[in-house]
Amino acid sequence: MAGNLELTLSDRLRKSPYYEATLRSGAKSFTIYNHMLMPVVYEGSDDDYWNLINNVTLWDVAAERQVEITGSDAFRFVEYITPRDLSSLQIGQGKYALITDENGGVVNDPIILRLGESHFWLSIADSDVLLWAKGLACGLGWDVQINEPDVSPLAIQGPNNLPLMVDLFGDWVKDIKYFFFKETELDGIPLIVQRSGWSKQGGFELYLRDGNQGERLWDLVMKAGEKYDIKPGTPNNIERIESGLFSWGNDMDLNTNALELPLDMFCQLDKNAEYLSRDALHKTRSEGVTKKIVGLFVEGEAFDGGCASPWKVSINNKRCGKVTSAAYSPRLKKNIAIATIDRGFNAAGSEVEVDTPWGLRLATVTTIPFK
Ligand code: THG
Repeated sequence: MAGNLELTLSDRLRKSPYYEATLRSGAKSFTIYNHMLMPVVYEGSDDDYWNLINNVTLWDVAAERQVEITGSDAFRFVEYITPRDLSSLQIGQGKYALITDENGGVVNDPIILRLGESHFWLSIADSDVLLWAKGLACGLGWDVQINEPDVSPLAIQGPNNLPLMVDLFGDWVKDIKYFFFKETELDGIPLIVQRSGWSKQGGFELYLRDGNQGERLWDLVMKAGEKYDIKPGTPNNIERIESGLFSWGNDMDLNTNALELPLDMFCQLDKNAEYLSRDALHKTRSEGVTKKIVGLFVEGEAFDGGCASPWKVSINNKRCGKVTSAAYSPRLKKNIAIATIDRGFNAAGSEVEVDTPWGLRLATVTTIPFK
């Protein structure tokens, strides 16, 4: 299976403020995310994985674009686009949320940051939330302004993240709670520092607020990180599957109902605020979902790569779903996968067959997070 292809660059494929720095640091392979180039491999997926698990890594995640919502109806609007109850969201806090359409389909799964009473950022996954939100706002006629600000996240992830952050910013960063953030600066570079990141290895994200300072910020962190053996890194497919983090466009999309994901704690269908998908999600809740996103343990030899396009899942030769993400987990010492499987076949413990690039394999349904 061919894994590589060449891309012809143009202005349409946007470059991150860290782009040149990531090339200098040895980025070997890129993906496109929110119409922007994002590095996904440095040394190799396996070596990058161990750098993240053992030390500390610096990631260009500028492609996690911000959709900024302001105006006197901003809070009402942010509540309107999600089934998550945001009534307790404080200024300086972020919450993970599903954005859902009128059918309960998943439009995106951002972190929502509250910067002020009526000032929010949606730190988005790979879909066109800017256009979705502008369209909704026009239709509603509410007082909201929506735009994409000059903001580019950089993630510091891995067990050595905290001493490095303290060296860079001071002891106060230790008091930042999970998903909370502070506005600050580093050597004059304006930033927001949040305790967050798309791994379960711990860390922070620096939201750069001046795209001209990208290379300087990258170099400052790399220099300070030398004593902790920092390595350039990226969101790592193996680690994020092990950690049960879902990827929009891979594991879910507009055809995924929010209730098909094992993310009930982020859906408060009876919340007080008005929201677009309320009727649809109440209907789904009473009728039950027709498919579910679950984990699989897949038997046989270690997978020699990931899932570049969905793998068929079947039972007695009858199709009952698809694998959307897969990896060999070095820590669980098993092949693991994220799959969408039809009603009747998706209970934990059920056995299915998976059509992998390395042949047909037996698999057992399990819950996510993997244990
Ligand atoms: N950081 C920032 N923006 C992002 C991501 C990020 N935008 C794109 C993408 N990642 C958005 N999706 C997610 C998915 C999961 C999490 C964060 C963003 C996540 N989830 C934890 C979990 O599911 O266990 C914790 C959720 C919680 O407890 O609230 O961290 O990574 N800036």
